[in-house]
Amino acid sequence: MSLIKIFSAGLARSKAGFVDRLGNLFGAGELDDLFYEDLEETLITGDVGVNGSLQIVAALKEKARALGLKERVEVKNLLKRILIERLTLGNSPSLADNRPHIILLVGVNGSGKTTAAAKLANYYREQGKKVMLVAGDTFRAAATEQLEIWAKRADADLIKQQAGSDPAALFFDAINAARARNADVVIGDTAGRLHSKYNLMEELNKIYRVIDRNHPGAPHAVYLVIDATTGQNAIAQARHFNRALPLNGIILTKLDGTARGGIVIGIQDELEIPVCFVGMGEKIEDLVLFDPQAFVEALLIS
Ligand SMILES: Nc1nc2c(ncn2[C@@H]2O[C@H](COP(=O)(O)OP(=O)(O)OP(=O)(O)O)[C@@H](O)[C@H]2O)c(=O)[nH]1
Ligand SMILES: [Mg+2]
Repeated sequence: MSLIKIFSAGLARSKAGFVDRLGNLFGAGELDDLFYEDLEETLITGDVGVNGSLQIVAALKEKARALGLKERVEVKNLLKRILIERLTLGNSPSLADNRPHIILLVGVNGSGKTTAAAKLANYYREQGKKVMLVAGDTFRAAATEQLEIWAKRADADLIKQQAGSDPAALFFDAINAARARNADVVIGDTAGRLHSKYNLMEELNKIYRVIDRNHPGAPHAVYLVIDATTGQNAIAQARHFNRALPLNGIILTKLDGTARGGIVIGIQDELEIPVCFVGMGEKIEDLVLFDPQAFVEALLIS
């Protein structure tokens, strides 16, 4: 399946909402104020965010005027180009030279961290990498069991500890184990936490520092896992997490569960952190490396 089709399938729920409304704007008709007002409203209600929506519309207006365009159908490609440009923030993460490459997943409860860890393990296994998962959610015993099942499916090693043990110490040991076993990629799950809980955010910072001490320069990627159905509240979450430890990217999960697919644009716009992967289902293969061009084509497919 082409990437455009994959994103289009992931946007199935948005099809009846954001995607259809957007597509309908570009029928026959003049490029008048009503068009720009409708576009602005569609973007805002699609979770693109108010500031971003205003900027996108202003940019489109300016370019259309400069080119002397008069018809709605003529500006669809212009809008695509504007969106692709906004979405291109260095979204393709490459693996670090100093192996193992260490990835840490953080986020609020239920955002999809454990599933994303498994999906990422599968993603790198498919590229022939040796992958190790770290059951860093030592808070709940069930969390380790959940990851254990996924690790088997993904054919990845799993490093775990008893429930209640210190996650920072677990990560320290996991790096040693990864070196001993020659792992290429280490993917660390962590316990879900409310971004407003100071102690829990401090714990993340400690995990971060301990990893860096044992493997200077690591973690190479800290991904904030965000549920796409959270809407604008996700922005507040991200700001808090970014204060506790530097985020490199976003894994946006459950895009298949929202009718407001514009959140992909909104989140990246507001945070200036690239969306690196998108989750579009519950199966292990339902994680895709974010591709701005394919995503925008899928958004404006009709
Ligand atoms: N439809 C859909 N469901 C998803 C996706 N990603 C995760 N889920 C579901 O979301 C629920 C929570 O996922 P988990 O991976 O357990 O979330 P978590 O962040 O690890 O949760 P905690 O450890 O409790 O904080 C599960 O039922 C997953 O199947 C996705 O991309 N699409
Ligand atoms: Mg979990």
